[in-house]
Amino acid sequence: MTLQECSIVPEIASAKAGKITFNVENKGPNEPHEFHVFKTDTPVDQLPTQSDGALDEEATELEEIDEITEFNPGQKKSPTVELEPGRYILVCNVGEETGGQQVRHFAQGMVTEFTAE
Ligand SMILES: [Cu+2]
Repeated sequence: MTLQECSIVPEIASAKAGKITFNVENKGPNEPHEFHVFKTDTPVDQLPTQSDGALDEEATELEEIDEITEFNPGQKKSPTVELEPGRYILVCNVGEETGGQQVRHFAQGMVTEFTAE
């Protein structure tokens, strides 16, 4: 997985259910990013959001599986999670102040789908 401004680029979009290790690299270039794994059946364009454009992580249709909090460009993380068969989303929900405006990486496209088969 590659995190960058502003996308999450998976090398593969699915894997066998069970223990899965995500090798996640923040390629920046400038921003810290985070990495959430949620189980959900909701399509990406219908995901629940808050007024500032952030993904509503508390929404009932999302089940949080794991989270790596913000880490800096150049760093790599390798969380191992146990995924049952189903559909997941991988999200960076970091907020950033740009020109006096609060911008959420989720709203800028830092979300991708992942399937455990
Ligand atoms: Cu981000």
